[in-house]
Amino acid sequence: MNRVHLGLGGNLGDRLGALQSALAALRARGLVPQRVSSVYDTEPVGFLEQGNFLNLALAGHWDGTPRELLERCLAVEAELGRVRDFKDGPRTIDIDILLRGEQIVSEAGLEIPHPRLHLRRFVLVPLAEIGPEVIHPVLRRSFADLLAHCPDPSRVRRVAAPEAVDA
Ligand code: PH2
Ligand code: MG
Ligand code: MG
Repeated sequence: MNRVHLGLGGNLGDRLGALQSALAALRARGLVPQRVSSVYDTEPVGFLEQGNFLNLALAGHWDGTPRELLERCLAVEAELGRVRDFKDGPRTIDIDILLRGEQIVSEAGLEIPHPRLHLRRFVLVPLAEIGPEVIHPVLRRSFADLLAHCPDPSRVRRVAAPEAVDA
């Protein structure tokens, strides 16, 4: 069984609608979500002169390779109208592969675990909600522990239950 963790987020247009559409589009491409986190309103990290994001994390099954999953994620981003402007800039939807079990991948355009996962509260808060005991395969620490020691001071506020995006 190939368990993956994904992080979704966006801060342009209908933010909740984009998360709903992204989940449906990922399901349509074969991803089977098992746990979806609450929805969080989060302060921007990196580039600060932009509106707050909505973020969530999910754990699910993916039968294909990580590269195939990346292709599907990028296809869904494009389908939902994402335009890549500049790094960390505003976007309708971003879908990141955070983890694939114990697997470590380091290829052009594809790094798993996500290299900044442990530095971002907007990722760790939803991850710790759905799997506090899950161990980061490189850092060998649980999501709960990584969150407790995360240096990111940005605000992350729960605004909706998982059902709001995954009915
Ligand atoms: N994504 C980024 C950069 N900064 N900040 C928040 N709050 N949420 C994000 O999803 C996010 C970000 C790059 O992918
Ligand atoms: Mg991202
Ligand atoms: Mg991305």
